[in-house]
Amino acid sequence: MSMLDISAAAHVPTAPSGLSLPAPETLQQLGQRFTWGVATAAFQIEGANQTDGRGESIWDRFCATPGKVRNGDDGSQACDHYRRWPQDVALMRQLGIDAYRFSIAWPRVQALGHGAWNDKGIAFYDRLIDALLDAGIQPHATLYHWDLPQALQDEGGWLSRVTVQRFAEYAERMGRLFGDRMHSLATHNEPWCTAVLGHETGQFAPGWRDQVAAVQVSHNLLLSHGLALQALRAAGVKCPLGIVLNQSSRSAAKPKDQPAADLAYAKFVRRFMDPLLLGRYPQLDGFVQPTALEGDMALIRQPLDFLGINYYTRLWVSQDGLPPPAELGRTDMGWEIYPDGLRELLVGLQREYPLPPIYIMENGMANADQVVDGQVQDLERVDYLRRHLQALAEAKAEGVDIRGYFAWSLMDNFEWDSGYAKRFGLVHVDYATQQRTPKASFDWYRRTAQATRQGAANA
Ligand code: IFM
Repeated sequence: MSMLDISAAAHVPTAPSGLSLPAPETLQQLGQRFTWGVATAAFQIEGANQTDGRGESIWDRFCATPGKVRNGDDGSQACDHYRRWPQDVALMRQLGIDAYRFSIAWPRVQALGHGAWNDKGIAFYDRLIDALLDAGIQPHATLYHWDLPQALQDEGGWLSRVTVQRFAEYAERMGRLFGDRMHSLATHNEPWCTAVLGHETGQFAPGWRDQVAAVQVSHNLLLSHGLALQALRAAGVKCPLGIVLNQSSRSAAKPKDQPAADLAYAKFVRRFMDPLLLGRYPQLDGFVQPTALEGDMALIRQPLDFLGINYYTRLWVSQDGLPPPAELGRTDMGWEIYPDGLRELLVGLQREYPLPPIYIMENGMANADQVVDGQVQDLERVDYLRRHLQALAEAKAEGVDIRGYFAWSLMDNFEWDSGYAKRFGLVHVDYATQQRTPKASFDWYRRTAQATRQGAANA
């Protein structure tokens, strides 16, 4: 691992509240043009799930199914962002970020996933994008962050090639409407979650438990990505186009665990990377091949203008059931904190693939945050972000073309099957009152981005 010149800023910043924070670090290797952002997703923040003609999504249906989501929580109100978005854009401006990554809710802009477009839903994103641009914040949108129109699920969902076709039509329409104002458009967020958690383990919507279906869904998601990119380019959309994958480095507890670790990595990372960048699926024992029709692999392997990577923890494999050392502890999700995995992952990918520019589109931690005297001292999150940014700077110093980093998340939100029990935000949300309280990490992130820009400019 390379040693980096990460110099601490001259002073220890103090949050407006008087709370002492670790000094922001000037991660100068990230450079002056590095994009600092935050991310969210539609279903997790918008609420208003029956407002202005929005159609039902598979997550509405899943939440309404007893026993699927902790405490029976749902997305009907969430952070009420559909109504409070001006306040949230103001918060982002206060945070001083360059960019905001959000997702478009397909059932909000096209209730049934085919047929009529919903002008009111489209107007919502239209206003949001314009307000971001007015605030000097680059909009980056994801077209699919898990909220499939239920009507398409009723016709087979992602197991059906009809959905693949519908997705490309939806993507093209969004590209024509918003593409000239976007700084990037991603087709999917974390297709592994849709395929495996949605169709193999049943933990996520639509809640299937069918391993064979999950393999095919995974393939269809990739197909829909390829078809969408073709359609967007044919429509003349010029903003950078890509996809966002959740990825991890792999660690074998003992040498004998290495083959199992390699298989786990193939199922998690190579499952998407190989088709997208090499035009084939991994060939190794235990890796189940989907049914691919003639032309599928070429369709999937469209040129990528960027690759989004979401990193939270590493894959740890022990056939003896040994737990990872977790020397830096675990997050409130129970995920091991392992920042060096980010560097290791990126440097490994650089070796294995012809990579396009990389954006870290999500990274962050769930923490059991409390508001005490109007403040949230989430110093654990500050430490998590600091260590991961440092790992990112190291990867960049080792030659990986990393263009930006988006903290997950702007604010606490609906954490899928965990409901509102897990808090990932830089801003605390009191769901009863919808009060937003910037946490200590908010202040630290703002100062770190600022110090880095200045440090790089002076270097
Ligand atoms: O909240 C999710 C997000 O929707 C996708 N990536 C992981 C986050 C934390 O679990």
